[in-house]
Amino acid sequence: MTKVFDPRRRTLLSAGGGLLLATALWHPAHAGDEVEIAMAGTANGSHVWFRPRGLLIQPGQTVRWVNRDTGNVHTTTSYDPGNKKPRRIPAGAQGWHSDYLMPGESFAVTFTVPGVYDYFCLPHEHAGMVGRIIVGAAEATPPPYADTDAQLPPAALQGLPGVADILKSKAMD
Ligand SMILES: [Cu+2]
Repeated sequence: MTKVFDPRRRTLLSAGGGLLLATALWHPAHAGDEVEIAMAGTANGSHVWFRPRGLLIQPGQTVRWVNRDTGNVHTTTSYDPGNKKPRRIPAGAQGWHSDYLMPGESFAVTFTVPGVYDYFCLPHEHAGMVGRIIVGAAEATPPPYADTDAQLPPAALQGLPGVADILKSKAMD
């Protein structure tokens, strides 16, 4: 797994140009196999989420998290010991932590190891801002992680979509 922090986005952002920039970001000109997960929330920050919350991709595909929120900072952070959390990513897979993403900023991870990946937003884990990515076909998917993990906030556990639901719908909010 490789971590890609696209420097072009930062350059574009520092160059400014709100509306034009927004258009450029929304247009998937160089997207290829890249799939976007938006980080978003209500204006007052009372409700925050990843969208889609559950996602099915194939090995080799890249997921890009984009902070589409106007007033909130978010992270995408894998559940694994490297982030001081119980491991909820496949054996042999590398975890990730985006650090804080300002509105408009993004972070991308290319997934190569099949399996189930659970992740959260560092400042909003307790608000249930979590997501689950399944890489590869159903037969390559190990059993889901314990849904009674005492080390995870209840809202986080409740926010993780079921594996079967993701496999059925490919992307779910
Ligand atoms: Cu967040």
